[in-house]
Amino acid sequence: MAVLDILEFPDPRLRTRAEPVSEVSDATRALIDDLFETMYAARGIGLAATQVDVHQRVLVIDLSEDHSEPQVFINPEVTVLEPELGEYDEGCLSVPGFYETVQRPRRVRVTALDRDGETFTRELDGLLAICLQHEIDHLDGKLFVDYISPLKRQRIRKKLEKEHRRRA
Ligand code: QAP
Ligand code: CO
Repeated sequence: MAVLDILEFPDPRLRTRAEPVSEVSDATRALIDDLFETMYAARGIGLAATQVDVHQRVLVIDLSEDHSEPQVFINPEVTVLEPELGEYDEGCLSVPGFYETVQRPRRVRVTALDRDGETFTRELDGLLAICLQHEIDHLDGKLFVDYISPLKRQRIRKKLEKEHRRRA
């Protein structure tokens, strides 16, 4: 198991569209373990493989305080159950230190593979529905800052670029 480096906005690799997993293998399960270890180390609630520069359709979520509810979604497909939008102040481990309000459908159905390669379907609402949609966006090369005003996005980009120069 390993804590991996998390790519940060505006890294162009975050714009990569991830490929479906053709077979859930031991290598896939090793990636999942690394995603959880990386997410927990960074104190996140969700992490997509894209964020660690692995372009496969795998994401992990744990909304619990004590790391007791790990959830894995491989090749997730979402359908909106109710078009009604909800607002949430979203953050992202790839956009550290910034939070902005984003609107997304409140209720979705997801079909995905679990870590044994078994298909499951669940209906989700609340923070889990929001977080899942945020993470699937990563697999499609999208970030929550794409939903905010260009001016705000530019400000965040400038501040993070400055921070990255400082670190280098
Ligand atoms: C995505 O985000 C999410 O800026 C997961 O300094 C977040 O885990 C979906 C984090 C909110 C829906 C609502 C962000 C940690 C964690 C930061 C995260 C930071 C430290 C973000
Ligand atoms: Co994110």
